[in-house]
Amino acid sequence: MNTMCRIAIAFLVLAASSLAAEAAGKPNVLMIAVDDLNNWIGCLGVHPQVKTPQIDRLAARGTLFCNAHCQSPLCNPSRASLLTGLRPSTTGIYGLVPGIRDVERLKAHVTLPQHFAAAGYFTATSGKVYHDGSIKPKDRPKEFHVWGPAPGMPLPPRKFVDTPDKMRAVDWGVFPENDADQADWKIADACIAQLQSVPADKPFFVCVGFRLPHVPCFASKKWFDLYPGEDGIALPPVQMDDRRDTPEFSWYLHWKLPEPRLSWLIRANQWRSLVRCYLASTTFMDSQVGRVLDALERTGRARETIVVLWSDNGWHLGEKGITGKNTLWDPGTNVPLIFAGPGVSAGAKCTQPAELLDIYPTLIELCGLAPREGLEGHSLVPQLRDARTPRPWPAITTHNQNNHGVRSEHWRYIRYADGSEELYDYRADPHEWKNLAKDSRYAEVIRDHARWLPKVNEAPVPGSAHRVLTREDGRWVWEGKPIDPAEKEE
Ligand SMILES: [Ca+2]
Ligand SMILES: [Ca+2]
Repeated sequence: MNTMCRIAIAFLVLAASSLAAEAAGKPNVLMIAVDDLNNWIGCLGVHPQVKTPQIDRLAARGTLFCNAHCQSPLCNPSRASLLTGLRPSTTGIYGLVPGIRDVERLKAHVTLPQHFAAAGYFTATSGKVYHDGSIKPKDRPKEFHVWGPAPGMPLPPRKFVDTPDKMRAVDWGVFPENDADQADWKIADACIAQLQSVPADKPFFVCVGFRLPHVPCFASKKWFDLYPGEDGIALPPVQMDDRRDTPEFSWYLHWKLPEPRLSWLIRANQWRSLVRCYLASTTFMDSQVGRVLDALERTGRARETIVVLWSDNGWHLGEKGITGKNTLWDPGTNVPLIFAGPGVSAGAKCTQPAELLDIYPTLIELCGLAPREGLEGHSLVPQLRDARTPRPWPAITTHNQNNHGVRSEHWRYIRYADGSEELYDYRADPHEWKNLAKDSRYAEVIRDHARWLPKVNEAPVPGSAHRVLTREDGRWVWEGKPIDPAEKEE
């Protein structure tokens, strides 16, 4: 071995041992992602019947954010934002493709797991944390040290519900027979195996992403048996003519969706069934969160582990005439967000606005890592110490270029790309039924919220597709096809 080689090896050993020394004594992180879970969890008290005892158990030993919102009401842009720490209006990722590493300006961006790996953490993932397929196999080792399996949902031989779009995944019912055949059971298994094999000599950053209650909303019979029959199921409060005072442009944000409209659910007598299936699949997913939390306890390292649980977007079940996401209203944007562990108050509820974007800087601060420049969120540590601490920033959700919802503690202001607006006062109108934007008495409230609208509004990056709204030759275009207002499906 020549001298240069010896020096290089000595340097590497030194660098590795100083990383290990820096990481020693730092808390671990267990990050639990859930797909399309709206604010229907027991501890949020929004749906009167939903049962999520495991998530409630986590909230009881941590801080629950009651007014947390995703940055985009859609999987890929929401997760890209959370994991880069940048707004969708900054990444230019608005659709289900592309992934972050296919975007020139994000190729070298240091993501949340990469920042932890660089600080000496062991990092691992399983299930859906990044959007499925958004990180190419060649880029995977750069994101996490270990990639566990991410099995998809099992499908029955035939679709249960004949939805207008016919998409196979948009389905709901009692399936499969055995819980162990469910994707989320296997994903919990993978996370449990990772927790059992984390290195003992360094802190870990382990992520797991569950699939339910994303469609297809399937669960075995035992989870349905926890709920009343369809006749006893509480439907969300809906005003049938609610869209009379929302701008025409609000329809463009979900112009065509595979998820059916409320009008179809009512005609097909499927509304109660969908709500019941969403509840049952949520409770099954919750049980898998419980299995992972139990496995964390068994490692003996739970007391030194920060657990953060979030959902990537909400889900309408009839509110404002639609099902699915792709909206800037609370059913589409308000998501569970819970932190628990060292440095976090137990049994606390915070009503201040919070963003999924805040997770990156919050975990950095909680774990005492070097701060990062350029992150667009704000650490929630002051609220984790004392949930009553006010936050000056609202939560902002973006769906496609230049459509933003600005949510403060009591208000929501929406401005669409064509300039049309909505304003809701949650103290008087918790279901966002009365749009106050045209009432001049609220001009100052609108001004106060409009000043937070993002100043950067990147065009959709090259390769953008699926749920993408663009402006071409003076026309609004949904998924590549010009919008014909006469074709509106209400
Ligand atoms: Ca999602
Ligand atoms: Ca209305």
